[in-house]
Amino acid sequence: MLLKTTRACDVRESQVTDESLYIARRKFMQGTAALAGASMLPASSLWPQPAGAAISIGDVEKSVFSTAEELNSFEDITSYNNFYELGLKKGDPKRNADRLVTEPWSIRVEGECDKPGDYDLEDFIPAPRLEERIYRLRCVEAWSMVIPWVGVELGPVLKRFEPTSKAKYVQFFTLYDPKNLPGQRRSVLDWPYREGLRMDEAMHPLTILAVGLYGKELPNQNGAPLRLVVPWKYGFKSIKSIVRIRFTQSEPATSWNQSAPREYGFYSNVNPAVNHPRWSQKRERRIGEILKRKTLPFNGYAEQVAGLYAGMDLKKHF
Ligand SMILES: Nc1nc2c(c(=O)[nH]1)N[C@H]1C(S)=C(S)[C@@H](COP(=O)(O)O)O[C@H]1N2
Ligand SMILES: [Mo]
Repeated sequence: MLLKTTRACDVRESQVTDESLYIARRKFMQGTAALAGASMLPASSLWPQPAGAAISIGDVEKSVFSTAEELNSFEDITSYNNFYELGLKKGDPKRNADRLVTEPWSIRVEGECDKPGDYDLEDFIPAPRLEERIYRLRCVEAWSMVIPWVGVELGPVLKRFEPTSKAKYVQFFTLYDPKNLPGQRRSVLDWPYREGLRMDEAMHPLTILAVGLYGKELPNQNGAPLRLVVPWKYGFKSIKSIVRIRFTQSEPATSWNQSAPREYGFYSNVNPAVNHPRWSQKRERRIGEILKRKTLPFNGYAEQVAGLYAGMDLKKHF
């Protein structure tokens, strides 16, 4: 077990050549090359390239924002999930994964921006500079994982839609498809799942849209084809399977805050000093480990993001 706590920017030299990561990246590239060579491309395949122009290995760059901590296994990351649309138990999302229909997929952009519209996935992120971002994910239920995401920074994606000066927040929605998604036939949440960020949080370089993990396209249970990842906030902010984003002037509604406002605030920054009303947030269990570890303010990303909240009372704005 790693006893040393690492900072987000603490990239070890060994990580750059780490063999398992290299193999994972190779797999992703082989997959992309195979798809590019196929005559019929499934609509879900991301950014099919013209023949002979398969994305080269250089196109998934390693990020300086990656943690050097030990990764959770692909198995852990894809079989222990929260995705209430696919069921309430941790094993349900994997079991029901094929209920999520990811093709065709488009994203509606609306609200305070000059370029609203319906965008196919490939137009929404036209020329992705894919990065591998190894982030800790801290669930509000006091467990955590380390996940090697493949994604793009959200900020430059949002800028293309030219948010107006009134755009102070951005809201995200998951698809609504109760015919197929078993969880949406029950009113555990007010569907569709929705989340939101303040614009400066959305523009922060740590905030990404993930399209893959472990060098492969996102499995459905992890939020295919496109999900948010905000590593300094509780996992529920990282909304899956996004179909709509809306730029707003005032703080947007978010699902967990709507369902239990005393338990889940809009900000939901990881904060060991603010307990959930029903349990402590001081410690967490890394999936795969037995001993609990201390939860760090902002999930260990304080150096990068604490400044966003200067002057705010984070016990009030939890
Ligand atoms: N649409 C949607 N997004 C969601 C959820 C959900 O139920 N529905 N669960 C959230 C929670 S509580 C967590 S901890 C993370 C889990 O992401 P993972 O299963 O990919 O690790 O997804 C978040 N995004
Ligand atoms: Mo969570």
